[in-house]
Amino acid sequence: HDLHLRRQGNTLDQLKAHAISPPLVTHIYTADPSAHVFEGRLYIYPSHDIDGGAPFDDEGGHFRMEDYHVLRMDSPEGEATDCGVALHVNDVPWAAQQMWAPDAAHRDGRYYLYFPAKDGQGMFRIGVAVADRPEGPFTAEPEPIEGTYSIDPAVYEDDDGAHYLYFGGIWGGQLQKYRDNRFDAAHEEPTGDAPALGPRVGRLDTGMIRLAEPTREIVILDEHGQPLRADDHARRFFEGPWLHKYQGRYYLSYSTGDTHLLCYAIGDSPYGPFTYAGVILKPVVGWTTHHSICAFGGQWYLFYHDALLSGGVTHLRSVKCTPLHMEPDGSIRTIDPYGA
Ligand code: FUB
Repeated sequence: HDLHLRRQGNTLDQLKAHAISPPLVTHIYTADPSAHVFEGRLYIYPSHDIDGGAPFDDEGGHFRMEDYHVLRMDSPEGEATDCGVALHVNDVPWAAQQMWAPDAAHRDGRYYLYFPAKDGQGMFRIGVAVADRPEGPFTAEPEPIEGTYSIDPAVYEDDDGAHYLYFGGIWGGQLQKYRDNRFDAAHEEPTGDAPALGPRVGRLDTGMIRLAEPTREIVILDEHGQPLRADDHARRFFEGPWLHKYQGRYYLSYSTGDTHLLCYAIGDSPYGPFTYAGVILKPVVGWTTHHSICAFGGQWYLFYHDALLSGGVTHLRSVKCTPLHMEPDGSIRTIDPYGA
């Protein structure tokens, strides 16, 4: 068991007492929530955390998830209903294990679940499964989406109806093994002054099950217009990309991984570049932090997770929801998950 409290002097009980929001559900462990409004209600697409008995390793082998449950809420203040198993790894022909953070999208009356999993060779790929209802059940396509790799898909629907697929995660998420969409086992995360790796983005074709173009790397710039440096671990992209739009501008938010922050960067195109703009969420209990941002009834919400309910077990997390304050100047107010 792995306690990452990151709050010197705070016991779990103290953090529990100051937690700004409760888990959405407590009968199962859930993580990596991707929230959307479909048919006027909130649908949350999380990972379903289990204790698969695998030893801890630097590749995240202890995150052994096997299926997805979709959660539904009538409003962010309401009860969350577990809609049951939406997709199981045994029903995905190409996938062998590790059903990590998913997302979903809607087009022309059908719903699409995008998910990463390792194939039989141990390589993460991104798959898609289709349903007639937001909660599934979803039927997986027989092959992963051509041109995809790594983890953490997020699909953003722009105002013109185009859908963009974002993905990527370094270290256990394998993104560092690719350059220009080509795999090389010798590649590692860049270091020092070299530009940091960015997530990938590609437009989906209108059928939603393949890319319309090869993916490109997103560049995140610093305040001087220079790409964030690889050694800037407090700001560089690690995993969990998410897109939302506010006042006509595109916001890319993501986890910084080993510095345990959720950050954001702002740009004028879904392809970027984005300029780093600040911290959304301070570290939570547990090693990972992963989120989505969704508007409901004219209010923005942050969906996130922590490992408080399991007593700090880093692969047994719970999804949560809290209001997010988008300021009139376009900045996002930083949230402390355990009070000010
Ligand atoms: O849940 C498994 C992995 O942990 C996700 O894919 C990452 O974003 C991190 O939350």
